[in-house]
Amino acid sequence: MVVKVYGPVMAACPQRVMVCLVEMGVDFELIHVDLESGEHKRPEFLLRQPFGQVPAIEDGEFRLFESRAIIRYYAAKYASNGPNLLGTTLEERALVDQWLEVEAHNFNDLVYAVVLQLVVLPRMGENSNMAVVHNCQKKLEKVLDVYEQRLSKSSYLAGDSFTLADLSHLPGIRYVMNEAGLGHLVTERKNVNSWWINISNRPSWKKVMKLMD
Ligand SMILES: N[C@@H](CCC(=O)N[C@@H](CS)C(=O)NCC(=O)O)C(=O)O
Repeated sequence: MVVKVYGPVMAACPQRVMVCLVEMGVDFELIHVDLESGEHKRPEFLLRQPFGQVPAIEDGEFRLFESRAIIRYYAAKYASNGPNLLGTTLEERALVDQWLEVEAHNFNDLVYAVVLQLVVLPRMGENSNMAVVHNCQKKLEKVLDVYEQRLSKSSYLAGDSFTLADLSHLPGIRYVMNEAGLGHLVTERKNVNSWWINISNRPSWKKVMKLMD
């Protein structure tokens, strides 16, 4: 039975799950959830994700929500089939967790706020609050400065190999680059830019991007 991923292909959080499943060689079926009509807030969907957000997965009898919990689950479940995305030693695993936390709490919130203002609200016919954009952009620049320094010491965030810490950034950086028109935040940072080029060229990410066509 294939894994069911609930969420629109365009949304960042389901993309995080899909790219992990592709990395780990797990077949999945994407079940579209129409955010525009509020399908994710309906009682049937709240049984899958009680906070009314995407993604959620169904794997046989097992259900899970929270994209980062889902990617940790699949990286562990299929550890013997695919690449090691979790680290091996206790210290390596701790570094992966550290950068996953940074992605969730330092990086993602700012990207989410900027994308809401510059992409989502205009699509709904509402005005962007440019003061919020400016404030978040300044904070995001500082976060990316930390990344720039970190990536001057290792090719990937948690060390010398690609892990969930890098994978988890793919959807957010794509939004920054392609949807919010803030690509210069990445391209003007040499190490961040090389890292982005490297990780976004992985076949797994290209495959997820193809699903959007
Ligand atoms: N922490 C959650 C966040 C989920 C989330 O923010 N999903 C967005 C799409 S990327 C969503 O459902 N937005 C619609 C809404 O919040 O109403 C996760 O990682 O799964």
